[in-house]
Parts: sequence; C-alpha cells; structure tokens
Amino acid sequence: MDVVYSPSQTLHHALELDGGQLVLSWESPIRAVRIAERLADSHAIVEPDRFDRELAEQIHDRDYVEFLRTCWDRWVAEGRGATQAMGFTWPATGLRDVRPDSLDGQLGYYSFAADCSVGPDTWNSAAVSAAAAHTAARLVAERTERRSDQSPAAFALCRPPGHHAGPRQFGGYCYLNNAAIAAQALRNRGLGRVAVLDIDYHHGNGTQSIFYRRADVAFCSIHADPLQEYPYFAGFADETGEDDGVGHTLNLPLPLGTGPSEWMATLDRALGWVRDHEPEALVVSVGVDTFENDPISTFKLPTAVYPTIGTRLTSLDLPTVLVMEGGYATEELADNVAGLLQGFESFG
Ligand code: OKP
Ligand code: ZN
Repeated sequence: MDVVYSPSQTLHHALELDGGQLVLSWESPIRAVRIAERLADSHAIVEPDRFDRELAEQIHDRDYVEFLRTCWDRWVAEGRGATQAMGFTWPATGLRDVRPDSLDGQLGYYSFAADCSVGPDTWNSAAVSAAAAHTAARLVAERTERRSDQSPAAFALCRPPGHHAGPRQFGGYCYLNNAAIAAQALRNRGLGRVAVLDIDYHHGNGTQSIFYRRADVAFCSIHADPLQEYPYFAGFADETGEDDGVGHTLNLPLPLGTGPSEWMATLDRALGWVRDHEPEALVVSVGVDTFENDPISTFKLPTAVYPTIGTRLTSLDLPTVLVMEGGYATEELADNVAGLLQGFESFG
C-alpha cells in the first residue's frame, strides 16, 4: 500500500507540561523520521495533496481553523516569540463558554489540556498531516471506484497526530483530527457509511465528539480506562452516542497493564461491532503506544503481535485508510508500525 507523508510534518515540535515542568514533547519529529525511513524500503512514499481547508471545516469550526492558522503570528506580534504559545485557563465546568478577545484567553478556549503548544511550524505541520490523511482517503476512494479484486488500503503517516482534536479544541499532541478528515473525505466521495476504529492506547475523545451525533460515521475505541489514564474525561463504556448517533459509538476501556491476549480478544469484539454496522469503508486510528515498552503507556503488547493485528484488520475486507496516531518508544516504533502494515498487506 502507498504511504502518504511529507518531511514538512517534522518541523513542528511542541512543548508539554509534564510532571510540573515544561519540556519538549514526547511527540517528537524523530517518530515520523524513523517510520518514514523504514517504510521507504518497502513502500512508495506519496507526497500529500494541498491542504483542503473546506474539508477541514466540515470537521472543525471555521474560527478554530483560523485560530490555529494565525495563532503563532499573533503570539509573535505580542512580542512573545521566544517561547511557544500555550493556554493556562480553560472554560471548565462552572465557568462560561465564551470566546475571549485576548490571545491568552483564546488559547484556553481553543484547547483542553496543557500538553501541547503552538509554535512557528505547528500550523504547517498540522495542515500537511491532515492533507496526508485526506490524500490517503482519496487514493482509497479512487481505487474503490475502479473495483479492483481486493479492498484497497493506504497509510497516512500523520504527524502530529489527530484523534484528541475536537471540533474546536486542540490537545493531546493533536491539532487537526486527521482520522475524522479521512472519514469525511470518504463520505464526500460517496462511501455510504464509514467506521472509525481507534486502537491507540488513549481514548480518541476528539474523533468521538466530532461524530457523536452522526449515524453515518460509527466510532469504536479500545483504550486504557479513563478513570486511570489520559484523557480522563471521556471514553467510558456508557458513552454510546446522542441524537442520530445513538448506538453508533462504542468504547471498550481496558485496565492498566492489559496484555496481548485480553487486548486481541477485545479487538475481535470491536471488529464484530464494526461489521454489524455494515460500513463501506474503514478508517483505523493506528496508535502503537499499546507497546510493552512505550514510555508513557502501560499496555503490554510485544512487537510480535503487531503483524497479527494488521492481519486481523483485513478480516473486515473493507477499503481502509490507516492513520498514524501515537507510539513513543522511538527505538521500536518503526518496527511496530512496519509490522502492522506487513500483517495487513500479507492477507489484504
Ligand atoms: C496522544 B496520543 C502529561 C501527560 C500528557 C498526553 C498524552 C497524549 C497522547 N505530560 N499525556 O493518543 O498518543
Ligand atoms: Zn495515544
């Protein structure tokens, strides 16, 4: 399968508040560099199309996209360009959900966490990352129309990741929701129902909230129990959708320390649920922070299980866009991603 990626996605490098200190983010440029290097040996690397702002605005509020695009320049204009921009006050429960005029106020209004900042290259990298997801969806949709014998697939090497980004909030290293943009692009190209399966260690709260009231995009996530793990305030089993979306969201939270047999059994449940929704295409939010040596996560999946996961995903036999999300063990990251893709391709 094609891999969609541009080196400009490595320009962004955020700061995060970690243990009371502002440090360089775990979500580092080296992640994408290593994965791209590895995949270049076995795959064609396709340059993303131009960023499609209209598509992004089907997923995110227009004012939010404009905020992301202009945030850094406004920050610099305030004379604060020596460090990166980050919020520090949020409209939490009990406060008013109003949009302030001040940049500091807007940084809180448009984010939900102090774990990522906006720097000089954030907008460019995030927009190209979203464009990579869009391009992968375009390739898959075009190949579906041509009705080849097997279900087409493409891998969007997205970085920064996207699944925590909501309609009008960045956070969790995410700015534009790449998986949601891929799903919307598939819908726009005539695929009737789409399912998003999120196998990142963390709950995809952004993707969930984007599709929570929609029946045309189903969302299923396997992740660490939010009572114990980030993002804490979403991802519980009783979140099943609202309005038209009732029954179109499924959360499968697992205990900290979950190992491969429990996790694979849960994947089978998730795949059964997706199949029951009879989608015409699949988007997978591929996080490999489920890996046993991931520095910020607790699941215990060994490198050897990722090819099995990839193969299992092909049992749905659907046109599939694989979208990169998390995975922070920089040494083993490329092995785990390449393994998953190879498992997918060997039976696809
Ligand atoms: C992004 B993705 C405090 C911890 C913040 C944020 C985790 C974001 C994960 N420094 N952790 O889902 O892999
Ligand atoms: Zn994650």
